[in-house]
Amino acid sequence: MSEVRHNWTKEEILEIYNKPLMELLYEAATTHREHHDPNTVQVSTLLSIKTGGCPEDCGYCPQAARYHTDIEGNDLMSVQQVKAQALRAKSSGSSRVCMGAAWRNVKDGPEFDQVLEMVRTINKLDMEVCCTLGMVTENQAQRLAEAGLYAYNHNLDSSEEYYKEVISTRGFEDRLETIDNVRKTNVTVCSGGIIGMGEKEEDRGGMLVALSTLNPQPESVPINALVAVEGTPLEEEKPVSIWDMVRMVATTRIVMPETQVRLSAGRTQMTREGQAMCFFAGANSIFAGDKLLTTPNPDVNEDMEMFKLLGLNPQKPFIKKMQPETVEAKDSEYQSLGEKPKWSRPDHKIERNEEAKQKAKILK
Ligand code: SAM
Ligand code: DTB
Ligand code: SF4
Repeated sequence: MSEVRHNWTKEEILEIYNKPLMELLYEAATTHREHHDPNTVQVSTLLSIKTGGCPEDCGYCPQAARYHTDIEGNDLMSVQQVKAQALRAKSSGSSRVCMGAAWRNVKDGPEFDQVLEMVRTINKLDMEVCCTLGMVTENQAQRLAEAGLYAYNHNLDSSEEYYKEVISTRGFEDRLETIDNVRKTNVTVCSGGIIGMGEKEEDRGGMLVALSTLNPQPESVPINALVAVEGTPLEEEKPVSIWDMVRMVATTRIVMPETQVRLSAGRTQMTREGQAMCFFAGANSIFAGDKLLTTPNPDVNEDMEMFKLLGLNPQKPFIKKMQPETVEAKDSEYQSLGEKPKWSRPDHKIERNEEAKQKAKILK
């Protein structure tokens, strides 16, 4: 049985990534079977609870206010709207709802209180609840935990070196600190990244070093293929090849054997054969529903057809970890601290981000 190791080096990881494909697939599939049921796939539904208008400059993201993209922004959804969407997701076979907000970080106040109420509401529907809200302090993570949050998604996105080429408004260290804050609670960690942003293989390896040397390793690691959205600095990046996706999934599976490897953004560009290869290589989770946060995703009926074809079954909720208990707002132990955390702002110049910003000024 392959052991969980927390001392992977970039060299070792790149050696795995570059193995002859048949050997890589065999090793990844073997590891996968040792730790997971190969016919079960966890299905999450994404819900963009607050869309667009984000102050950050993430070069891949259509929701950054400074770029001119064709997305419809929205203020924070109501708890009732969220509940209705969660019920729909449940009836279509999802075990988890992942709520995303286009925020740099969580701010204490009425909007965060509303998100906590959303968490309580979905947990009471007996679904796993995940949030991705940007950076959080330990107190904010504790409050989410108390509300019944199952997972917190906070991606490292790339290697520490390449991160600087994509984002200038926050630092890699802040990402690690947020993950650490989530770790101090009983909420599980979901953290992964994006390939196809112009990074080198070494950066893919570097990102997997950063994730696999976390102790414990993240319970879930999303591997996204960049969705190159017009108007973003990365609009001209070429689509990720399926071979790169399979290699990345397989390597992630080998270095993080117990983790749920999530085949995330980019599935609309992939054939069923391609996705089947990813499941064989150890992917055991997807985002379902015809929209990711703002970009298209395969239709849920098509996904269920694919599952039938491949003999895959959606995972039931709370198989890996018990359902958290929800504490009501009035009984809460952790109160709002009204914190104003000092998350970093490196603010170095990224040429292509500047260009996209200038272009947007002309178009807006
Ligand atoms: N604002 C929060 C944050 O950045 O942490 C949460 C939402 S953010 C949209 C969640 C993740 O979506 C990002 O970390 C990134 O990995 C992924 N993402 C955003 N735009 C993407 C794109 N165009 N293609 C692939 N993944 C993308
Ligand atoms: C993750 O790693 N991928 C999801 C989820 N976590 C939040 C988001 C993908 C977003 C793709 C671009 C969009 O739809 O806006
Ligand atoms: Fe904002 Fe998150 Fe998009 Fe960055 S990835 S611009 S923080 S929504």
